Amino acid sequence: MQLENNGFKSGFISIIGRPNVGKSTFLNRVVGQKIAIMSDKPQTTRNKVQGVVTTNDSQMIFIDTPGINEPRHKLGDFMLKVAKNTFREVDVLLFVASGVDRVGKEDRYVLEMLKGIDVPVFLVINKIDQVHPDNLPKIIESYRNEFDFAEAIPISALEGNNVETLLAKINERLPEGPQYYPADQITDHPERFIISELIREKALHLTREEIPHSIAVVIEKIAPDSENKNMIRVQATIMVERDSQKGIVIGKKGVLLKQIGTRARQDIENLLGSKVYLELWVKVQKDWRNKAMHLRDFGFRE
Ligand code: GDP
Ligand code: MG
Ligand code: K
Repeated sequence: MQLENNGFKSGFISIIGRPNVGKSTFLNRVVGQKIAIMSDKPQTTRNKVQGVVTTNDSQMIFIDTPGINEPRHKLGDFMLKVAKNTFREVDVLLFVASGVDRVGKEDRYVLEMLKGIDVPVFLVINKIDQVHPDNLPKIIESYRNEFDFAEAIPISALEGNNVETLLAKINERLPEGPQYYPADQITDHPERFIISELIREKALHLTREEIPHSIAVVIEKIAPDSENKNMIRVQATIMVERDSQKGIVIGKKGVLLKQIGTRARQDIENLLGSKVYLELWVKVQKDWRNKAMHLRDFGFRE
């Protein structure tokens, strides 16, 4: 678990584009099967993490932006505003289009929403295995006429062509940041995200929402206890943004943190079907939460 910025980069990436252009195929290609399992778990936030790609020096967190990819259900003004706010909180937006189809009404609907935002928007022309290379420049140009894309990258999500290039280009745009998710998260414990949500829920509840959105829980470790193999040891850090919030979460003489731990532990034991030793820490980390915090705001308002 890395919280310092030793040149490590991380960020959030939202994938948008009309149905059937290959968004899911792309995600599955880059994040692999195990993450697909994880994203099927019920989650309390609407902005669900769809996949995490961790390399030696970076972490890319792909998130879903609800509603955006379903232009059939026209977003109300409020939803549209919230969605746009979400866009501002990501580091890169991938606008995926199919090289087989031409620019259409649905593309324009999505692109219209992106106008005026600060985040780099990449044009990803997918399905190039079905496109003659000579036709690519014209296709790219037709999209560039609609929007000022930061990059234009043709790929085949199905066959994998140029996908590494796309990931490298995304990497270039990521800010320095922490490794939000342990690299082994999914393979080891698909429950990890739910456990963090359980702890967060107790913390929010017991602090009576005095610290509503500026809190996150990072699961550092889930492992069998070294002495008692029937016991699972969970180490988690509650991230807050200010010292005052740290005080609130810990409570007088640590009473509140203890209560959070007790309640969360019971739920985690039910989830894992095993005795759990839960170790909770509280840490102030000023900026790291900003993005995810807003992503959560989105969820709570739903
Ligand atoms: P989504 O609706 O944007 O998530 O699109 P999907 O990922 O579900 O893909 C829709 C269809 O396009 C599926 O039949 C995929 O197999 C196909 N598809 C996705 N990517 C490619 C690609 O790179 N090449 C080809 N030929 N087909 C693709
Ligand atoms: Mg899909
Ligand atoms: K997936």
